[in-house]
Parts: sequence; structure tokens; C-alpha cells
Amino acid sequence: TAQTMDQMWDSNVSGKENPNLQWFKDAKFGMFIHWGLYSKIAGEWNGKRYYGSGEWIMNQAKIKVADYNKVASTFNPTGFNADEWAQLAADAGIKYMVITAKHHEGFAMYQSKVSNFNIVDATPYKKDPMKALAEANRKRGIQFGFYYSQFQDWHEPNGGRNSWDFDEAKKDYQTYYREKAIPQLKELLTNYGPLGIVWFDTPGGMTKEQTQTFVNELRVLQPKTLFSSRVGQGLGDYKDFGDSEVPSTPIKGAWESIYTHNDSWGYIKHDMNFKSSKEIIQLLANVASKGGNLMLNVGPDGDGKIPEYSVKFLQQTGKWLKVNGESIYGTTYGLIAAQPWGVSTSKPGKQYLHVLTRPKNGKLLIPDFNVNVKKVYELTDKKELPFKKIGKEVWIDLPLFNQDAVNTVFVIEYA
Ligand code: FUL
Repeated sequence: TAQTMDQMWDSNVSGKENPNLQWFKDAKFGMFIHWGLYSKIAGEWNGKRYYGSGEWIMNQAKIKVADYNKVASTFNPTGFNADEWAQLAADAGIKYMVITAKHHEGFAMYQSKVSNFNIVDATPYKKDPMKALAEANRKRGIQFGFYYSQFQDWHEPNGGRNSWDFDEAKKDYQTYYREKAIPQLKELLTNYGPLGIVWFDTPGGMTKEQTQTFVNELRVLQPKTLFSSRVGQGLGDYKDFGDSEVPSTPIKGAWESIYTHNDSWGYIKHDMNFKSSKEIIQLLANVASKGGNLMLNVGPDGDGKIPEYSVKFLQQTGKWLKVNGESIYGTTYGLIAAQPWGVSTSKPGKQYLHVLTRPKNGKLLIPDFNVNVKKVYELTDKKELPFKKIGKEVWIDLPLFNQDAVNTVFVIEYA
């Protein structure tokens, strides 16, 4: 029996479900990348260390635009290699990648004719890394998309929310949208081939009607591109939960949880609190068991290198997914509620039991699963396991397996 859901998200955020959502629903695992001038600042300004979100340092340290421009003039990420990043994603079992084209700092990490505050015109690097990255992902069958901070822009006199350098009272958001955000989004939707996603963030300064017009104006450029719900006003193709948040019960429709690998989205050199591959795998299983995608963020440094712990733990995650991917990709939320031993995911006629904590007595109890069980087996070796059905309960005799295993998957096939 399917558990009852006290909360349901109708993916129909923008009035009708976008028919292009299927790849997204099946993907389950995405890579988020926060990369910008803040990656070079790396959490330290004028000898003072900042904690929390590295990409917020301009705001945290109240850096004036004139000083921030100087960071651009020394930004030279010669260590960046698009194929390396995309290959890491492929090895990690990632199905889509979303990277910051422009974060709140206002700096375009791509070639923009709209504002010369961009990586080609304002830095010694002089190249457009996004061209190569879009291509490298496409070659590997990974959906590629851009994060774009559509309202919050601390570099623009009319952009949202910089109150330390600009006069709030004089701001004209409509001018900012018309002259920077919309034209830049048009560049992104025109110059980088088919995009899987435009990941909007921190909406503001627009009514619902204006937001709808904004969406319509962009949608024509690439009708298949999905827009995140952070476009605001209840619009968007799928739901994004708050930062680092998993709903406690399954949610219908298309949605995503976003987490970062350590404690910051943008690179901070003194943040070493990386999640182990075990934590990543368990988080991924948990999010999938509620029906959503996990988009996990990494923060490359100012040289263009992804931190070595992110590389290592993502590669380990990929090794697990290579053998257990069937229990994650293409699944929908589990029909068995979360148990002391773990969580479940579903495909037609199958429940995948993600055993995160092995019951001490080796007996796995599913308290409420009143179906006609055909067989139970371990996913990797397909060995059948003895089970008993007692009323609504299913009892499975687990084989001996490593107590420290990160996630051992068993399958129930039922009629
Ligand atoms: C938030 C932003 O303000 C953070 O800097 C980060 O990008 C996170 C993913 O979204 O809204």
C-alpha cells in the first residue's frame, strides 16, 4: 500500500506540466558549480577570514565595486580544463550540470556583449570557459545549464540588494532587468547550444505578471529548457526546495534538493568540511526515496581546479552508482516509508530497499507492504533471499554483509 502523502507538490508550477521534464525526473543526480571572482577571493579579504558562503564575500566584507573590479583584473584561471570537469561529472554518475553564469556579484563568467564586466573583457584570462564546458558535457551526454542571479546584482547601480555602495532609493529594477538581466539571459540561451536548465535565483523586483512576461520572452529562445522555481511568483517548471533541505515525506512532480559538498557554495580555502562519499550516497538515496533529484555543489578555486576532496568523494560515489544505479536513476519515490534501516525507491513492480543501517539481528522488517511478493534478492549479485509475509508485514532474512557498507540495496519484486 502506498503511504499517504501529507504534502504534495504539483509539478505544474507554471500552469501545466512541461512535457520536457522527463529527463530531469529520471536524472536524480546533478552537479552544481559555483565559480566566479569570489573563488579567487576564497573567503579572505584584507587579511580577515570569512565563513559561510564564499560567493557572498562582496556583501559580507562590504566591498565597493571599484575594489571588486580589481579582483577581475587579476583573475586568471589557467588551471581550468572543461574536459576534466565534465569527465569528473561523468565518472561520478552525474546526469546534469548547472554552473553560475552570473552570481550576485554581477560578474559574467562567459563572453557578454551586454556588460564588459565579464571573463573575456575584464580579466587576463580572456577566454570563455562556458563554451568549452557546454561542449564537454554535451559530448558525454550530460545535460548542461546555467545558474543566473536575475534580480540580485551587487555590481549594478540598479541591481537588487547592494545597499553598501549604491543608494537603494534611487534604484530602478526595471531598467536593470531591461538592460542587463534579460539581454544576458538571451545571450546564454542563444550562444551555448541547447540548455537543459536555466537555474534562476533570488527573485525580486517583479510582479507576477512581469515575471510571466519575462519567462515568455525567454522561453521562445529555447522551448525545451527547464526553468527553476526560483524564477519566483510560483512560476517555473520544477520545484526547488530551500538550500540544503530534503522534504520529510514523498513529494509528487518534479523537484530538486540542493546541497553543497562542504559548507560553502563558492570556494573558501579554509573550509575543509567535505561530506564523505558515504554521506553523499545516503543523501542521494534519501532524496530519491522522496521522489526528487539531488544537485550537489562543488566550488572550484580561482585557478579553475575542483578541490581534491570533491574529486575523490565524487569518484567514489560514481563507483557505487555504477553497480547500484538501477536503484536510483529513473526511480520514483518509495512506497515504503522511511524505516530505522533505511529508505526505498520504486520502479514498476519493484521496490529497492536501501539498507543504510543493517539490523543487528539480520532481520529486515517492512511493517506495512501488503502486496504479493514474488521474490527478494540483493541487487548486485541477484541472490534470492528467504522472506516471510505475516499479515501486512514482510520479513527478510538478510545475508551477512559489511556493517560499514554505505548502502546495500535489496530488491522486492511483486505482482
Ligand atoms: C542562494 C544564493 O544566495 C547562494 O549564494 C547560493 O547560490 C544558493 C544556491 O542559492 O539563494
